Amino acid sequence: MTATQLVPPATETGDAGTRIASAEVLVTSPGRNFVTLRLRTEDGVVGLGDATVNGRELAVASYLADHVTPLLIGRDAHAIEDTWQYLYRGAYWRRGPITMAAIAAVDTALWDIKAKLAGLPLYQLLGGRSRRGCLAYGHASGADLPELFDSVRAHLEQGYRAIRIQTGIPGLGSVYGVASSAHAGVGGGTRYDHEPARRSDVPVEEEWDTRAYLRHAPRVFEAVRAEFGPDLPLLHDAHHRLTPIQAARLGKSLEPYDLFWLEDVTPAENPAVLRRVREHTTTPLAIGEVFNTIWDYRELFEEQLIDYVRSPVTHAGGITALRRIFDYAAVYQIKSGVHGPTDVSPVGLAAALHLGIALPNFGIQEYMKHSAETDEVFRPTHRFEDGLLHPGEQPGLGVEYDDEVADAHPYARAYLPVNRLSLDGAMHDW
Ligand code: GCO
Ligand code: MG
Repeated sequence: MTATQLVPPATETGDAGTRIASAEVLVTSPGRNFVTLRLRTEDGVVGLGDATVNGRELAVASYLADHVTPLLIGRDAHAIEDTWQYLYRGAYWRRGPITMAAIAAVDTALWDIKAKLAGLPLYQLLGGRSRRGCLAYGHASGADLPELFDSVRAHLEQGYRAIRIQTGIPGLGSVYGVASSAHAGVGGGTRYDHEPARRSDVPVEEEWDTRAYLRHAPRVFEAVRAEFGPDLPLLHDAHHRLTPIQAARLGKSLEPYDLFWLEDVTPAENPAVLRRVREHTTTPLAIGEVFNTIWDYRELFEEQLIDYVRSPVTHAGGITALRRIFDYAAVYQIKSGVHGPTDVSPVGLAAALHLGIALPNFGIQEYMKHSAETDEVFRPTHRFEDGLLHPGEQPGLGVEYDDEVADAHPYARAYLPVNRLSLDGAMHDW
């Protein structure tokens, strides 16, 4: 090759056996919807990637099946970076949750294949183990304090060492993130799985009142600290609902209760408003579960406006892209806090754990536990022990997709809830 020649395209490199022979988009609904990309090399090595965007699943399935999978056939499965750039720069229409979830699925499946070809668990290719396990936090919730305390206790019994706290608000009906009383525990028949978009033709409508919330939240944390002591790391999610000054007030009012983090205080579209919040409070801030690229974090990192990055592998362009985000975050002493509700599939969770166990600036991993039906489809091999998650030692991601079980759970349309103000019914952020 002469110096002026272009790099050979990924279709012309690699051994014949490592070229991609098939690319399938799999949609299943074992209690909730998941979109999975499965790539297979000519030699029959299989890689999986999670492409689930909660409540908008079929948009990603179409993006992949109609526009991406035809481009993958014949490409060298080893060319992960080139494939990422090809799909990101090549599309012209960059960023956004659908595009980035599709790219993430391809990227994750290629890492799965590469690790299987190496005969190693994926984390070994990402630098090897940096810690014993990934600290996980679970979701405790209750309509009132007694229910909340029961839920916290149930989580402690399961071994969780960090807990997110959400409660009902006096005077309001159903509030996001709060399990109904029958489901406030975890495990077995009482598992908490409020997050799924509900199967219905229209979204469920929830109710909101910011003043009532701002009054109630400090009382809840005061009570939880009084009951469970000063040591337990506590987290809270404000779900993008506040203005900067309201967020500043919340952060300040929660300072006596020493939160591990306060999450998503303001809407994601205007991240620089966190400057205002930061001026007023030392409560650590986390954001990013709806961000999709490294550029969304630029001001937040460079001005050290946050403490934890919430992006999951699934929605931020895959392992390749998320690792770059975390390396950039590390320059500013900012840590990972990867999104891990049940709408991130076991494939997305496995990818997060392989990355998390290797990362120097790992912070915490959200962990809600998938249902037994979901685990039957994906057969994950990660373990949860003593509050830590372990990615396992299987070559690749350690997840296997069971077509027969998956096919028994066909897609069912489902929507995330919407949120309206109690005062006048106007739409509000949820
Ligand atoms: C969290 C999140 C989730 C999201 C859900 C949307 O912190 O776990 O806020 O509960 O609402 O993933 O699809
Ligand atoms: Mg959240």
